[in-house]
Amino acid sequence: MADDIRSRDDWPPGRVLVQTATYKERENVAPLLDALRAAVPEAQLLVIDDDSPDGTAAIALEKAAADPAVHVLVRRGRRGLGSAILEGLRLARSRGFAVAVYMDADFSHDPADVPRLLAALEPVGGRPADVAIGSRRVPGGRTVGWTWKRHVASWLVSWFTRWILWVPVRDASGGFRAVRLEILDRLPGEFARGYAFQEDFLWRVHRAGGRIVEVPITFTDRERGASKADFAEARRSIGELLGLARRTWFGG
Ligand SMILES: Nc1nc2c(ncn2[C@@H]2O[C@H](COP(=O)(O)OP(=O)(O)OP(=O)(O)O)[C@@H](O)[C@H]2O)c(=O)[nH]1
Ligand SMILES: [Mg+2]
Repeated sequence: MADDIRSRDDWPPGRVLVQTATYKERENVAPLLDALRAAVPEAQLLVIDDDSPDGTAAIALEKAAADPAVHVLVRRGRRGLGSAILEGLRLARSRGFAVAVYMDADFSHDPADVPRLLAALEPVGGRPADVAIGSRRVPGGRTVGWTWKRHVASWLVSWFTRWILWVPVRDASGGFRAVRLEILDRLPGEFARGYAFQEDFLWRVHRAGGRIVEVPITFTDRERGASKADFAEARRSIGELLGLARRTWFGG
């Protein structure tokens, strides 16, 4: 297998990294990077692409060549959303960033919400948090444009995470979060590699005694590009969630 491709290696020092995993996001990646640069000018940006056949990586690499605050990692072969997010978080930690925000690339997560997520990690006069979730399930949060089937599936996963996995959150499946990267050092073991990473990550943070808060967001269904969440992915995620349930109730 060919090696992974990285954009320039001389990252400027920074505190906040905003990262997005991409698979076939040709129409979204450049506008997303532009919107993020405007919304959080102090942050650096990272795209983790799994060698999308539609040329997403080439567009991102062009952006990186023109802007020292934009970075790209192109991995060979599709390796899963969870593994991409985790690789980005670990890279951010190894580069000395204190905080990372991860989000989908399809504009379901609004770049303008990033500052609110960051602020929730360090509320003025309040207790700091380890993870701030962009949440559709707290007052003020909502989801726009979904079919009833997706609402039901999302509700079930969040219900399962709260009442079977015992993680005290309301929106467990969203992929828009700010993370204080120190917490990574306290999360041992193998994470779920696919979409179940979202619940798995919170499960590990909670077990490690990490503090999780939820910030209301409006989630808007994607307008451009196609969904990657297929049947095989759903089946794999269900298997991984049942594995976590077994460990929650029977140890391991
Ligand atoms: N690097 C990488 N990114 C992925 C992979 N699978 C999905 N993604 C990205 O993960 C994010 C979430 O995927 P989506 O396809 O939007 O999943 P979804 O929101 O459940 O589905 P939609 O309703 O169509 O948006 C997007 O930015 C995808 O491009 C993968 O295997 N590797
Ligand atoms: Mg999406």
